[in-house]
Amino acid sequence: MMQEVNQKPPRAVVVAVQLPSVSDIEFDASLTELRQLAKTLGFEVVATFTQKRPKFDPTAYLGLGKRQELHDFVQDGADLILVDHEISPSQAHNLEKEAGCEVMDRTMVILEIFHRHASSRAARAQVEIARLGYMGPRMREAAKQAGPKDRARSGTGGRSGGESHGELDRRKIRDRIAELQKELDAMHLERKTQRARRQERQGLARVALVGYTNAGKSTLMRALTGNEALVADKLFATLDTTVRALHPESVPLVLVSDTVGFIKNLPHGLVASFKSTLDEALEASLLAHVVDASDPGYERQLLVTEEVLDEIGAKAVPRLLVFNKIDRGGDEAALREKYPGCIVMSARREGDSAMLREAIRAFFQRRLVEAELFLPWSAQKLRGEIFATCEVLEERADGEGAFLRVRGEPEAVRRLREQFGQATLKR
Ligand SMILES: Nc1nc2c(ncn2[C@@H]2O[C@H](COP(=O)(O)OP(=O)(O)O)[C@@H](O)[C@H]2O)c(=O)[nH]1
Ligand SMILES: [Mg+2]
Repeated sequence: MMQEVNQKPPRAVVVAVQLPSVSDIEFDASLTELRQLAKTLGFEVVATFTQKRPKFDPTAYLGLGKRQELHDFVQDGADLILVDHEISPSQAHNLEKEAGCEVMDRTMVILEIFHRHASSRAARAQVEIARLGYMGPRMREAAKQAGPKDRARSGTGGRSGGESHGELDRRKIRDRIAELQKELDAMHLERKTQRARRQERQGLARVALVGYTNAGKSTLMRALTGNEALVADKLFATLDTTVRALHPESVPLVLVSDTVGFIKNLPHGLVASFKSTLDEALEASLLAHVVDASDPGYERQLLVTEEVLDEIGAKAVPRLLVFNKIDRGGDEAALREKYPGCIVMSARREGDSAMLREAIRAFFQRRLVEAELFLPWSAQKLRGEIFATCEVLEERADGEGAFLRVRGEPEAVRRLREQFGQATLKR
């Protein structure tokens, strides 16, 4: 949905009810996060409507007066409403009807983001299960709203007498979920293949930006990789949509990926999909863990991030701890003291991104190994691969081929050596 490329971004209105048990700080943090999630989906948030209520309105989430206000605003120009809670199918339906535009609740916004980030087969299956679980009741609601005409017709099709569209859909959804679950179980058995694929990709120097939504990952990604599309980006376009080469290009090429952000207010039912979507982080040789230093809750977020990374099996992947947004707050000296080796920076400060880029480059430089490869004239096609993955320090030629002394990522060098087999010379 909403894939309008080259068009104006859809205009979204954020709405939220503040319950008595929720503090102003919590409430604002959640709203900020939802706006950020909306931006991630390419929406422009044009307004926010909030309301204090003892409970959600059972019919349409907001109170009657607020709904009227919202309706008037939407008529003046908004394309969709984002609700900062998970609401029931009938609440969503009624709100949609009264306001006169599409409604997405928090869960749906998050599901849409996960859907875009799910790159592995397992992650796609996991996210689809969550989506079906979410869509099921909503489709039933839509069928119910379609009215008795629909139900009368339903007796005739291939269905057994009296079974409504809603019931049929429910059965289809249940079957599909069961099928996906079976696939997932089978994939767990295939772990070995996944690891092999991962290692193959690890031949490339990859750094993944991880951390909470709003920490500044995408901003840093842009700062690190520049705006022009590089040759390398086309080369690796098949890997991921969120992967780009570090700019200016270095040898070896360093690829930066922007992972799905952690969400403070993550609906419980989405935890499994979130973790599976994050598994792209496992393909990196370095995790740049971006933390919003100005967020009073940063310490807890840092711990949760580390815990989840451990759970998905990324414990062994080296970390670079990056405290961002220091221009907005946070104690630079205390952070340096408490987290030795960390980077404290602001994406808004001249030169800080360059410092981060250097730290990343230095990490990959330290890992490099040297080797000498022999490339027979008959295998010159492979030159491109050598030059793309390694720095060529020296080249000599004789009647049979070229000797190349190279420096590169351990995994890249190992793979090159394997490819050249016996032709590879001693170091
Ligand atoms: N003041 C300040 N704002 C920042 C900094 N880095 C990012 N931002 C802003 O914080 C918001 C979230 O950034 P974004 O990169 O989208 O975060 P992401 O969710 O981690 O990808 C955006 O409005 C950025 O402009 C920083 O160092 N200082
Ligand atoms: Mg982002």
